[in-house]
Amino acid sequence: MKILVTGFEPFGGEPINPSWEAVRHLPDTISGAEVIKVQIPVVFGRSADVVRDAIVEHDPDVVLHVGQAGGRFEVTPERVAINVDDGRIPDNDGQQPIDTPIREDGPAAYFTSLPVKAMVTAMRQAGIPGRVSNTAGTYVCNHIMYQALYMIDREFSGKRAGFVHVPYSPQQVVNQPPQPSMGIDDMTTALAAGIGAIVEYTGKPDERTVGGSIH
Ligand code: PCA
Repeated sequence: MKILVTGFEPFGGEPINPSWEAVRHLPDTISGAEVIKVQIPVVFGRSADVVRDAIVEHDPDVVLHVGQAGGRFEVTPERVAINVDDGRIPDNDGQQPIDTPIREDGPAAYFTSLPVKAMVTAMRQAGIPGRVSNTAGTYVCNHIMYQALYMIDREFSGKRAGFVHVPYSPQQVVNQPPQPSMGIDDMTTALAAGIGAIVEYTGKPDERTVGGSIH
């Protein structure tokens, strides 16, 4: 089994992106699965071209994207990606789409095909806070999750894809008003645990645990 794991370059004036820092420290093999790591740009459209090229080159069974969600406390596997780009800030190429469909011929949303509940359980068992998220936002992270699921739907049938957001790292918040953060090593531990759950749940339905949210 082969898993393509992506992390993003920095954006929004940050010196690092903890998603790539955590991804690049992952082991090359997890639960017998080969892990391929690729950094992708924080750019609407072009990020999907890079991911498509990586899928063609590596032919992975699973595509797992990882991105920064500043302000979150936990590592959060995403349940759903929606068909809209609505940039709060310009991307790294200066594009700022507003209320624009990602794919004119695509569905309103795609659910992830990864076992998000089992991933959260595995993260918690590894000692790292995790929680299912029901929104990946409307910026490049939601965009790439939607694009990956669209590509799989239309072109690469049988593959699975999903997204995990990570908090800020401590170095990003030291000079800020109080903000949650998590060490890169803990993020890497959580991602490795989540990937272990993806391998373990191949061909099985997700775990049924309480993990919804009221708002
Ligand atoms: N986070 C942004 C895009 C890149 C990243 O790491 C997001 O949540 O959309």
